[in-house]
Amino acid sequence: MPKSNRNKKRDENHNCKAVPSNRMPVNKLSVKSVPVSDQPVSKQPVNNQSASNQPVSEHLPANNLPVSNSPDNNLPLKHPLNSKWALWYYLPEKNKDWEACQHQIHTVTTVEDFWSFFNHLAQPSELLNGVDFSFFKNGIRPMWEAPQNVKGGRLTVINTSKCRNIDINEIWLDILLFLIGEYYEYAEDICGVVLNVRNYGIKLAIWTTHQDKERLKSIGSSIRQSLTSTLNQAIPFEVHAETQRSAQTSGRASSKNVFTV
Ligand code: MGP
Repeated sequence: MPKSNRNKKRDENHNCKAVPSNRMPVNKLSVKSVPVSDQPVSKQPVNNQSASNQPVSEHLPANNLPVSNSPDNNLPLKHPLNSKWALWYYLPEKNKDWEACQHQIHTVTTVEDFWSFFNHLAQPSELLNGVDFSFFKNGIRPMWEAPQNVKGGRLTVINTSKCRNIDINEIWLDILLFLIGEYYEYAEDICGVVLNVRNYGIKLAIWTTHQDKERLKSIGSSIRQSLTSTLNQAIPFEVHAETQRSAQTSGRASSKNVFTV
């Protein structure tokens, strides 16, 4: 997605539309390994209203009132997210096991931090083959073995090898906003999202903490509603334990779909 569309998206109908974006400090990411985009960061749209006059978005939880990080209140207000989120980057390296190749590279706690970070982050279509991005609630490791994932599974929203003419960059942003907004039912059931860039295509799957069919169907329909583009195909759900077993026995990290939503 072009940067101009990303800015438009940020300002439109999502939970973050009330962000006083011209006042955001655009952080330089401190971690060198972050796969940042080489595109110039788009200019933030001008917004003349003072940050303190901005209404909190109706989609933000009521307790997410803007806070100032500055003791003298001179810095702009920031809007806390309901949860703290972490981005993990997986880059396969020779002679290292899978877990050692997972790196937590950044966390975000406010709407403003999210945009500062996202504007510097490479888009899925710019990533190298073999890489994963995982965006998870802070404290949950993006792996089957994590206690929050061990009884859960994944909803594969998109697999570009099976679905052509899809803007994966747009879907990635839609899903990130969906996650940090947490304005849908059963938001507490979601651990995060994993994006796998492979030579056959890009997969994007939401990881859940359980396998409850009714709740997953509700989450599936919320995911569909959150997407800018219509998603016609079904969303398969796979149980992590089965996927893990399959990876150990056949070397393929996939399992029979339990059901679709
Ligand atoms: P993958 O990256 O999820 O699938 O798992 P990929 O690359 O799309 O491959 P395919 O088999 O689906 O075509 C690839 C491999 O990474 C697995 O076989 C495991 O060896 C390892 N791996 C992946 N995950 C998600 C985990 C995990 O959560 N824990 C551990 N220990 N290894 C994992």
